[in-house]
Amino acid sequence: MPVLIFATHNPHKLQEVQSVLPASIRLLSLQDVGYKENIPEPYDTLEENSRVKALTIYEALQRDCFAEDSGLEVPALNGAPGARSARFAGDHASDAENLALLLSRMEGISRREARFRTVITLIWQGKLHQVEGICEGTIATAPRGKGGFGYDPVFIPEGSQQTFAEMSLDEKNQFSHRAKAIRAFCDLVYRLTAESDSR
Ligand code: ITT
Repeated sequence: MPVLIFATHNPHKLQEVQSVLPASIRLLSLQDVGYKENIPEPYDTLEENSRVKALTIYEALQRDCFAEDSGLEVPALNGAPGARSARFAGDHASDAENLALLLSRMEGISRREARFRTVITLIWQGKLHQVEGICEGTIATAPRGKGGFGYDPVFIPEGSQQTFAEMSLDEKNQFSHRAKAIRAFCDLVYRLTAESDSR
């Protein structure tokens, strides 16, 4: 059975990934392995930040691991907040501050389409692999709902009238960027496991 360390300090991500991952892949959190350091994410792209997060844990622990970087991309804001989604309103900004800044930047803008994107980097037997998941949608004019995290109260995925924050986790998983990326990630892990078993 593949055992993988998930390189995140975000408990919401851990819960979402656990809810999609099959029992045949065993997940260890950073808490499980006693890793408390901050993981830097200094770049302007999800691909690079996802890669550096996974490499940080691989270099520290020398074990198979994966990381994800996610962001909200709004074309009317030239792709912002993007890779800076967690730090949009400042380095230690809260979800509420980031969300308030997004709504104020979107005031009076009628082009409200947006997309969430997740890039997962897996380091498996020393080799690096990446997969992504995308969820298209629109930005609501005011927050709705109490579930989820981050920008969930203002993001309405295509095919629904509800924001992510108005959905249960199972409902969010039917649409979300992270759930799609995790499904692609599972396919990748199965393929790599089968390849190494046949060697
Ligand atoms: P790591 O430890 O994994 O780095 P993080 O919270 O720093 O956790 P990111 O750097 O990937 O995560 O930042 C993602 C930010 O994008 C997150 O703080 C939210 O503001 C937003 N975000 C990502 N996925 C989201 C989702 O499913 N719903 C709402 N907001 C989301």
